[in-house]
Amino acid sequence: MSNLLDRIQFPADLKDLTVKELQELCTEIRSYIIRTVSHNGGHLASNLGSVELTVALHRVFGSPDDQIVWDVGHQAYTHKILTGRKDQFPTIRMQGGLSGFPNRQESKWDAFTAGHSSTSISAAFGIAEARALQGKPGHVIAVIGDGALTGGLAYEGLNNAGRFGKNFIVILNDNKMSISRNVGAMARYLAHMRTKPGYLKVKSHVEAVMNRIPVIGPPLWKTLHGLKAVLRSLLYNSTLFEDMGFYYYGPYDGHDLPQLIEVLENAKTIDHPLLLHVVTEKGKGYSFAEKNPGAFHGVSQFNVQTGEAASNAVGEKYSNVFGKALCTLAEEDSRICAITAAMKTGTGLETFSQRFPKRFFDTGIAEEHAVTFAGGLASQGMLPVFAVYSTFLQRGYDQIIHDVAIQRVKVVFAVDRAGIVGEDGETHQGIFDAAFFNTIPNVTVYSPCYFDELITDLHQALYETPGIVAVRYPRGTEPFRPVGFLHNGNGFSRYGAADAPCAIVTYGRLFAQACSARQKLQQMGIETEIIKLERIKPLPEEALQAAAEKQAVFFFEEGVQQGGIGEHFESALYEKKTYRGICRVHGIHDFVSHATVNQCLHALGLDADGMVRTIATEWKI
Ligand SMILES: Cc1ncc(C[n+]2csc(CCOP(=O)(O)OP(=O)(O)O)c2C)c(N)n1
Repeated sequence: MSNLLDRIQFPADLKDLTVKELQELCTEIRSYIIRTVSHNGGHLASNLGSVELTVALHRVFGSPDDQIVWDVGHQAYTHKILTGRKDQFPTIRMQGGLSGFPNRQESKWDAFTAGHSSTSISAAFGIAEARALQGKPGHVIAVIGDGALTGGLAYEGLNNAGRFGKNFIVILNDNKMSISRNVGAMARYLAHMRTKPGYLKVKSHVEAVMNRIPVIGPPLWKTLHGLKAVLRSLLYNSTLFEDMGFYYYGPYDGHDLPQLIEVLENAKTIDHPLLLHVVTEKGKGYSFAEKNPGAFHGVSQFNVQTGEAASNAVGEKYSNVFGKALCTLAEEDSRICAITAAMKTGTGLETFSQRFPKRFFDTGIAEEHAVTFAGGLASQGMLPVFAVYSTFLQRGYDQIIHDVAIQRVKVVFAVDRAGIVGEDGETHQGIFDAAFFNTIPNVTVYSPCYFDELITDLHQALYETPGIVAVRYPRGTEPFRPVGFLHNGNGFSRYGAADAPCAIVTYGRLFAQACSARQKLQQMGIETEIIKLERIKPLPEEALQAAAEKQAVFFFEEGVQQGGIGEHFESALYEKKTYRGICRVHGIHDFVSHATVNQCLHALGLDADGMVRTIATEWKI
């Protein structure tokens, strides 16, 4: 059997294949994706669902002159394979390898870097406007999922782009799923739309009939073609998308390659903003993913034959510990509500959603709305806990200020995936939350390192700490815990010899790195004490006092340095006029590319080796 994938390097190579060969190519691409993701981890189900759509897009359009903007970008593996990166594909998500998301730095075929949801329509519209101003021909195509369409930014884009009369196409890739079941009125609306027959077919049919009527037929069709809106409203009731200025065509079977090619060829000829509704199956072509697409949305290494996760991928996670602790508290307190923005499983809220369905709210991929919604709940005396990944909470900064802090209401933010997340790379690292919370008045931030600390901090956040409280914790499992280290609930701990002249100050899971660094430094004859912050805002006064007794203080932070906790600690320390020693802060200065968490920490100089190197070179006793 010939290997068709061997013949493809760039999209232009697709033009030489027959439709049957293209269908075979889709099968080969699927196997390649499954094999690679089983080794590297990554987004499997969404990528399997978008194979035919991507092949059809690259067959019909001429990228990179025509530009394709992928929403979230977690479905762009086929796109990468077809755009000159087939041979590098086995390096995806690995240090120095391909990014798991479209990335403008990686390829001219990646029109817009993505990772966060609902940006594609706005970005594609901006690209289209720029190209129109520059007199460049060609199409701009946004591909957005039904989940991403729950994000407000998508509507802001639609609202604006509908008035644009040029070659602008939005493809709604509707697989009836977000990461898990999609929620809200839009999901219901799309379900309703899916039951309608495809419009483009009807259009071709009407066109064929008109053209057969001699003399008046073709002119009549032309007139009708010019009056598409009228024709469409005769055939259908108008759709939401049409009301926003788009021509709506669909729904189409997103795995029927010949039809997709025909639809896209047709779409190419229509000089008006279009919305093509394509229905796909998440996980298509891999039985385990088809049966359980949510579980195969994002995966670690797995066995292709059994669909089972590799053993190193299991173990208790912070998210689950948080979810269980919240259930225990909610059992006793009927004011507690849990909120997620489409990340029920990822944030550990699955059990809460089953046990307290009335007090569980999935907002869809709508972090801004989730924060303001929490503000509303809190204004009526409820106790909302918004569980959200650090990186996605960046969206809610204004809402935290305007709709929670200024309201003087109590909302708890359970900030998951705080710090380096690893393989998802620069769009997903949780390196900004400590700094942005630090700017907001009346906010308390806890950064536990161990599970027992997380449980205590959550309790304190709800019952002992006034105002807004963020409890932030990393992705994955607990780090190594030194023998004898006990959690004291004071907001900070001291570990090591109190009379050591040098202190390592840190918070969160870097404490474990600091413990190893301390041991290594001891072997080199350098005594250090670790001051471990658990409450990073406001800074515990006693922790500052302890640091002020030292000759040298080294602050290590798994977050941005500019405006971060370290800089704040440093200035508070120097404000103590008695401090005569040095203080050096080491945080993150740039976006952090994909690699394992340990590789990232190593590259940033934030692992034990980096701490040892820094202290040994920056401080001479
Ligand atoms: C702002 C933001 N919040 C949350 C996420 C996490 N996330 C990644 S994909 C996804 C679901 C997207 O659903 P859809 O657009 O339908 O694509 P599908 O996964 O079904 O292919 C979510 C919630 C994100 N990427 N960005």
